Amino acid sequence: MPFTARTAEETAAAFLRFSTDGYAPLPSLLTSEGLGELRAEAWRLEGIARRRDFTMTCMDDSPRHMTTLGGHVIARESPLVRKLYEDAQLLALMGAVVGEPPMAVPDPLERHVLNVLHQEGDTHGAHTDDYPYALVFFLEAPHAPADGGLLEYVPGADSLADLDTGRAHRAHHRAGDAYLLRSDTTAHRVTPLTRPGVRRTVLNFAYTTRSAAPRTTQSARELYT
Ligand SMILES: O=C(O)CCC(=O)C(=O)O
Ligand SMILES: [Fe+2]
Repeated sequence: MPFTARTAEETAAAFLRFSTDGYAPLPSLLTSEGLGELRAEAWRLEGIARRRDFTMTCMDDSPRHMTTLGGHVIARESPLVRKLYEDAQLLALMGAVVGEPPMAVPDPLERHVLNVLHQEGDTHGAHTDDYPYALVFFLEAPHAPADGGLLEYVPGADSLADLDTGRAHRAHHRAGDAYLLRSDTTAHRVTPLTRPGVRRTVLNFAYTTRSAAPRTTQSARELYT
């Protein structure tokens, strides 16, 4: 099993944090073997991923400087990621933290994506996601917060500009960590890497629920096709 167990107390604390902040850290969710295996898989997938450098019109012209691979390609290339996305232990943990059972999203492109920041200045600019829940696994991460790659988020944001106000929270994560985000109503972005030689690689799993209103933007197509 690639995941570490959580105690009932840790899960209850994550549930509370998620309901107030729309964000819950899941530190060291991956075992060291799980991290090793997934990181090797990500490096292999990076070989067929594509470099992106553009601003996203539908997200207030926020910047994208990163290398990405879409879920439709990952589904074809990686039985490991496909299996992880449906892992019963993972879905049970998520359900306990967000308070309802997560469901696979209908669009294979958005289901599980790979995002690699690997050059100085690389950033995943401000946006909200199409689906309500994002589970993000860190396979590589800058060691020090000063190296950038921090998650910035504003729960229940009125606009993406809220990220430039005092309402923004910041979080640093290490390789092997994960977090859960209420990603459709929480404005979020990843701060630029501040020096060369630093890498930040994540797998982002998107989930929906029975009651979620369908919403699709152009954003995923621009970033992952
Ligand atoms: O890399 C992160 O921490 C956030 C990823 C993200 O927001 C996304 O893929 O939609
Ligand atoms: Fe996102």
